[in-house]
Amino acid sequence: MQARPLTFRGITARAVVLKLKRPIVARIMTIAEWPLILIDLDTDEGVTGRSYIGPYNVASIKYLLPIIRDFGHLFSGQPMAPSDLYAKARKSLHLVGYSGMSMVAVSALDMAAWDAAAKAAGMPLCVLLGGSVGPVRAYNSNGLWLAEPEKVAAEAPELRDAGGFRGLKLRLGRAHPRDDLAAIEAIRKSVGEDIALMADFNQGLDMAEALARCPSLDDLGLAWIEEPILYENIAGCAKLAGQLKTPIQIGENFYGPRDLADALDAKACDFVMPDLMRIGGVTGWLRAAAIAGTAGIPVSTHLYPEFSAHVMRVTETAHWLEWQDWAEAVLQRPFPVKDGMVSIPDLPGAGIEWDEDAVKRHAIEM
Ligand code: SMN
Ligand code: MG
Repeated sequence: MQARPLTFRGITARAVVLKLKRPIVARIMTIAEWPLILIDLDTDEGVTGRSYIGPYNVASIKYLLPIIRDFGHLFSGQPMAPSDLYAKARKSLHLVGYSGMSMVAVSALDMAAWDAAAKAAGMPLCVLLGGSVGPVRAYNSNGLWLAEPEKVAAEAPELRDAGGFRGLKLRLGRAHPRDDLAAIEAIRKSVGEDIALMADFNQGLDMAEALARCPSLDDLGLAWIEEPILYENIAGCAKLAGQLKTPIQIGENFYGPRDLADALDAKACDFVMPDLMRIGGVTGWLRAAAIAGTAGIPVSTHLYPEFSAHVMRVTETAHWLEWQDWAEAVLQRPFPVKDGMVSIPDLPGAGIEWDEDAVKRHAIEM
């Protein structure tokens, strides 16, 4: 198949705010409304690349939209080559700084560029990347937020049965450690021993609390303990990883592949789970996954299950895909999940198209 070279024309970036079926209740934040920025990257050849990002709070849309729209003007008329655009977009913000909002905007651009490239090649993204269309093992991360044991125990089988999942993520960091233990015990009882349980503190503990609380979780057979402390405290993560038998999982706050490399150098974790919106989109993911693969570190995903499924098909040490249905309200074709496996549609690109009526209903002007 002959890939058509594309010329970048411009970007349409729109914002929607979606109601979460199960609001996020974590130690460090509560979120009931989930903001998304939808990106359409147009080319002179008529191919449109699409991506979306979820920048956590509605206010952040105001800061991100102008950067993404500026990329649309900056690269108009240039070749639409994802790796080149990634480099140019980063360079355009070099003195502003590579991390934070800069990297989020670059990632959004990069994902849309890869979608366009795969559409132009007439291939699913995972095939363009050298892989094949196939199932990706996922855990359900849609719920099990901080709530009483009875509530999470009732929710866990629902989440398991929503796609035959073999893994579920629960959140920790209740005011008293014994309440976390009671929640884990109640979930275990309700779903049995064969379901992998991932536990996420959402950076909610300080170092002293983490040193006191994590050892009491160490014999519970958890699949991992995620972000027990602030994401940037790499030395603290290394101390915990050295003391605990349960694998320490971090990575949703890595800004670019170098953050992953630095964390592995510091032995800050046993597992990594980069987020496409922060790691640098598909380009950043491929570089980060190569580093983790070389080190033999299992790689899971964070958010963006549709794009993430594609990159997992070419990730050497692919571990678990994090499944959330949080964007489904604006997607034409949600990805199916069966027996705990996400299916990638056998269509050109990433398989993301907007349900325009739904986009109109949920749109906010910024
Ligand atoms: C998370 C994701 C999205 C919003 C809040 C918290 C969480 C996860 O850290 O890993 O799913
Ligand atoms: Mg997390």
